[in-house]
Amino acid sequence: MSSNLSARRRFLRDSAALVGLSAGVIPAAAAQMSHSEAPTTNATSKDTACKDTKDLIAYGERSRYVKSIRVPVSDRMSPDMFGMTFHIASPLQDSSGMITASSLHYVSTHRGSYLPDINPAEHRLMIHGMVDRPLIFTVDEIKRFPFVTRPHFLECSGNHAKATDKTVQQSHGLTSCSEWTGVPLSLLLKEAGVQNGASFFIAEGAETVKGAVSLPIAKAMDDCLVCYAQNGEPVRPQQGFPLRLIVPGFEGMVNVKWLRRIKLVEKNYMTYNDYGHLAPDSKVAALNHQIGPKSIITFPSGEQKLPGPGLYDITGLAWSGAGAVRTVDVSVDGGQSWKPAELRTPAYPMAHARFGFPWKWDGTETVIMSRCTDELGTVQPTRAEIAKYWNVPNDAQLQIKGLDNSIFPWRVASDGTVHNGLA
Ligand SMILES: Nc1nc2c(c(=O)[nH]1)N[C@H]1C(S)=C(S)[C@@H](COP(=O)(O)O)O[C@H]1N2
Ligand SMILES: [Mo]
Repeated sequence: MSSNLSARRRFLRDSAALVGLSAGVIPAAAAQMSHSEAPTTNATSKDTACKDTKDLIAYGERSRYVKSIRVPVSDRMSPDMFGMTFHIASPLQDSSGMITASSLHYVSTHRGSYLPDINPAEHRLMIHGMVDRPLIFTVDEIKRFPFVTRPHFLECSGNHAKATDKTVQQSHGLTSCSEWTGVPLSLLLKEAGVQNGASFFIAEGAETVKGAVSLPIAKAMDDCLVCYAQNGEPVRPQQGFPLRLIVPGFEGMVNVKWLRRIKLVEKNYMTYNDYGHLAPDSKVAALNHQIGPKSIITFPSGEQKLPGPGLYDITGLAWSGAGAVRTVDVSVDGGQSWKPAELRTPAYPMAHARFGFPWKWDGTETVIMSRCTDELGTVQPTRAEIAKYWNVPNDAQLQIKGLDNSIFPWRVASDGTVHNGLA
């Protein structure tokens, strides 16, 4: 027996002991694998399947064996009824850690067929309205201000789970988390000099429909960022190259891409992107944007299959617009009992955190779900509580209303297949 194999056995035995299980739960195939069956790779310098090395020297790419892709979500109308909102969902079922690869970040763009092709040398950001000194910045001038780098999630307010969703990509794929780098908007506003009486700002994008929103200046002063980098490179075109506004913890819609204008105003204005928030009181409208604590199990999830009874590591993502994730609980008995999961990443404010939960599946049908509590102590609500909040009579109507941060169930059938627990 190779020493690697005995190490592997030791790990499985020890980790089983760690969670109070006997070694008998180790999947038979792994425990009985002989040296000759051990997985090997035989890469040689003759391998020519990869791209020409010159291309790979210039810019890397993933293995051709990795097939994980984004998919368009075509059945969701824009809340503003001006036309379709084009949504592209991230493959959460394949995700690991807390950062989404930029190339797999979800996309939500009104009139999605149109992607602005902006030359950063020509791009400008104007700050005007109720300021002492209206200013126009080039991208390079923005980069001369002291930057900050922070992980933040984005989530589209259309990220509703439906009973007909088959995969976690369909039910929850309109959220992602990137490491964003940019300049605090408060610095730029101080440079311009905020006048008395200014209480909101309107942020506008450079594309045809502008993607404008209005937000309270207090939020700008608190933590908004004007970002030029995402995951260590310039913001991707679909995410708003060359400049995008990040409004930590607020729904995706207000994170204006291709940012070109910020106007300080005396009150909340109804803009294209604000249309979904027909709250007559501007204070209510402004506060409606914050995302509540939410979590989702990404493994095992819809259309995945457990090979048989045994030890599994349930994992998923948790986040909150109000701050950092404090705890995640997991239920493996349909919500009758809950146990704390482990946070496997740091829990940063307004960022995805990854949780893990070692689980011995005995092979009987069951329902698994996760529940997030954020640093304010707010607990992720049940589906019934959310329906009551939005005042909708039944589950079917939930999808047409506002944010849905409800607890989501996966049903694990006795053959190991995993299904939407709402169905
Ligand atoms: N200029 C502009 N900004 C925009 C949008 C848009 O259509 N135009 N879409 C918004 C919506 S609805 C969402 S959910 C987020 C999505 O950001 P992402 O595509 O980078 O994931 O961007 C927001 N910012
Ligand atoms: Mo969105």
